[in-house]
Amino acid sequence: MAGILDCGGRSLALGRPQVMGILNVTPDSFSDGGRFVGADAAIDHARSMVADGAAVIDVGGESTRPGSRGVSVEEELDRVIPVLEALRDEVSVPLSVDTSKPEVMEAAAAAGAGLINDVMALRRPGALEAARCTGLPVCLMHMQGVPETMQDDPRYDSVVTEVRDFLAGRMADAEANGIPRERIILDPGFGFGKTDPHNARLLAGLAEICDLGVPVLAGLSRKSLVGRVLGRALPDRLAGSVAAAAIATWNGARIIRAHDVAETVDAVRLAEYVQAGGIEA
Ligand code: 7PJ
Repeated sequence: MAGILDCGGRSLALGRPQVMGILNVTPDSFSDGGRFVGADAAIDHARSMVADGAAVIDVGGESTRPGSRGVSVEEELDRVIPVLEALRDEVSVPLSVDTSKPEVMEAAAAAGAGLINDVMALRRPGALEAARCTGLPVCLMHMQGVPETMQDDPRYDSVVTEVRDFLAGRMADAEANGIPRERIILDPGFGFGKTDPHNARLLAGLAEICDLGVPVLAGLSRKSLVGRVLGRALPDRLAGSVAAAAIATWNGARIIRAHDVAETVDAVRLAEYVQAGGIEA
């Protein structure tokens, strides 16, 4: 299943689990908002994440934290495009764009993005078509509801089955619209319309999502789940996030989306080593 993913000419080797470094270029992102706004700071941070072992950098210009409202196309383009254009000459790993807007997908692809990471799983009007036209791989994520209200009262009869069925449906829709399975990554969307028990069941049952047969991405870094379960404020969620990354890797995730790349790479490599029965990759 997992081989080399062609990200617009740059390779993402998914024969082993990899870490995706998060580069937020939003003034309001929940965990590092405002710290990497401006191309120079963003480039420095991206470079250090690559040096720490990130195999892909995810550039996001719209906060999707609970309660957030989203930004205009123009605002998102202004945040993301200059950073992608600068980064493509500065780092050699593939660049991902965290967006749900078709206009941003197309402009980002032209500016050097090699992967489309859509928390709406290409449900916005025109998004399937835009993603197909770029020819790039896509990450389809599950979310119940919309960011503004998704944490109000999320409900499932069986969270793992419902998330798996949703992702299978989005993958079928993508394939029917000309995006081949070889270009698809799936993500259960930890924290997106889920209570802590929902997130826990999804993490424990991640193998059922992996059974869909394409690489699975897991994003747990610094999320509220970690904070609430451990009673940790944002600056103190590193150990919990790293533990969650190890569990996700153990349960089959191929891409771990993380802020703290060096520590997360250690966790992923250790889980990989044990998974392989002590054989070095
Ligand atoms: C995720 C994401 C995630 C994917 C964000 C945060 C909130 N994309 N974008 N998966 N989370 N694919 O960074 O905590 O879990 S934004």
